[in-house]
Amino acid sequence: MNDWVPYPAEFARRYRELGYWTGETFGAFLADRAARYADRVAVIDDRHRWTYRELDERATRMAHGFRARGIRPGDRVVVQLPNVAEFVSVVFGLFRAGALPVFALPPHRFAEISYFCAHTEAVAYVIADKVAGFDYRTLADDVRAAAPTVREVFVLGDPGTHTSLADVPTDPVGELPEIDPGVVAFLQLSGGSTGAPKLIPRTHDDYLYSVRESADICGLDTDSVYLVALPVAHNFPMSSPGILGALHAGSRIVLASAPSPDIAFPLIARERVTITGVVPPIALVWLNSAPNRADDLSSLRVLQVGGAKFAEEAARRVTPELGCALQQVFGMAEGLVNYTRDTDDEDTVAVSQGRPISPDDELRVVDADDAPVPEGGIGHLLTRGPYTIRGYYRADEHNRDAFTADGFYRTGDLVRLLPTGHVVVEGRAKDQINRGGEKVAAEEVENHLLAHPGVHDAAVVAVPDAFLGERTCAFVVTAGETPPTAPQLRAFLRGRGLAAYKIPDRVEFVPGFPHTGVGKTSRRDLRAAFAARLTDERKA
Ligand code: OOB
Repeated sequence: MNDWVPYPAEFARRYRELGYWTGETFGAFLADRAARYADRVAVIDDRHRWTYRELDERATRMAHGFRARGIRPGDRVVVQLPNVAEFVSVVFGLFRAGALPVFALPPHRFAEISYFCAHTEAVAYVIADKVAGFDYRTLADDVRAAAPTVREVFVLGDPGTHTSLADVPTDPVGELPEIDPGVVAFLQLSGGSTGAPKLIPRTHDDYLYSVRESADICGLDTDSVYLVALPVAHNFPMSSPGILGALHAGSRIVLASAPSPDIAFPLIARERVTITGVVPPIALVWLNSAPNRADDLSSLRVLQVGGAKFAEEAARRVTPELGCALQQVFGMAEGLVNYTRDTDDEDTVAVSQGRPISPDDELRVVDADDAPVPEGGIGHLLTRGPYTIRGYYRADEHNRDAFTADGFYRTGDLVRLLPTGHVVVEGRAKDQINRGGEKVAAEEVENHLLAHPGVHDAAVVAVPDAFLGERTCAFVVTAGETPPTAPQLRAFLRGRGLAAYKIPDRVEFVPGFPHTGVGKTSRRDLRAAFAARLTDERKA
């Protein structure tokens, strides 16, 4: 089993020759920006206001502390923190110690975290004590019992029986390791469409290229203030341009604990935020609440919207109603990110999801047989380029389906290209539900449902939804004398430690599954049949 699939040598050479891959590591990146922007403010949250120099010092002390605690180069460490300044110092501390952060999201629970720990053989797990009433220390106890490689749990706040994050930083103990910029720096999560979540290995070289270009495309400079409204560990607020783009450009990062107007708007006003990124449902909430609030949003220059399709009607409301420019972002943690540009005309910004970062992003739009569709036609998007992975982490078998023989990633998105090179997302061919930007893999939820003794079969599909874009619906064939009710099934899934956003919004009991064609019915056909039924029902 390979850990990861490196870029072929001739591609790596080319990306270096073209100046895309500069050989900078994350650790050196922060040191360099700290030298340049030393006394400027880098990170702000409810409790902190760190300068670049302070952030850099904290990251170094964290790195030495992690080393003193036995974390070695190449070790994986699952990080699950809310939007706090310590996220940045911990992650850069791990980078400098040569360890690979595995970026979990705050809603993940036992099912997800124990899988990440087991699959990556993580040696440590970093959490906050309690967030929004949920005690992560109890989760950590369960995770440790299930994943014995996890030797230590570091806790921000009251550690309970675990290790306090505050006790980790130390003065230098020996030299920090030399890091190869061409190797994996961290593991990001894939939205996924299969039973087990997939992990995405990103290198220093490839990721920092996308960060520098993103900061440039989004016009970040030392006067910019970037608000982290979404969970900071997600690829969008991390690098599009996100916190890393902000650090690259000497901008300020402001971390919001939630994207709701009552939290985000006063922060925008107080810190004079110039740019932020949100998912479409949040953009709608902001549009609808802005007229009813007194907060001064006049500093906001750009609202980025991405993660799911932003409806054209909503897109056209952004500038007149919020007084800032809209930037559409169509990205994926696997790599490729598209942005509308400030030079694009109004219609292009309203209808398209942008064009790629790099002149060397290769986009192919193909039919089911991988043959190119006629120009301007809708097809499956395949992509390859200087910051798109060539394979998932420890997933040899899955990689044979998820990538073409010549290394193109099968995005699972249905798109069409405009003559300008802009991409319009038209739909999806992967078995995933995009619940307002949160991705739910149908098969993962089905497998959890099938573990219930009263479930004979299950198919999970998307239901169109005016607010979230899509919600999840589980079609269930029950078994046994006393079949489970919908609330019982939901409670069962929660009990298995599945993240709340993956619990089906709706459960439909059916006597049996339809046969959609001749011979064996594939799960994909089955999901398509149910999805069609839901669409018909909505029309009626
Ligand atoms: C972002 O990343 P992921 O990895 O959570 O999800 C990627 C998938 C894409 O393949 C596509 O299906 C969907 O999310 N998506 C969009 C979209 N942006 C992402 N679908 C329609 N319109 C859009 N604008 O979601 C992500 C990563 C970096 C930047 C922005 C978003």
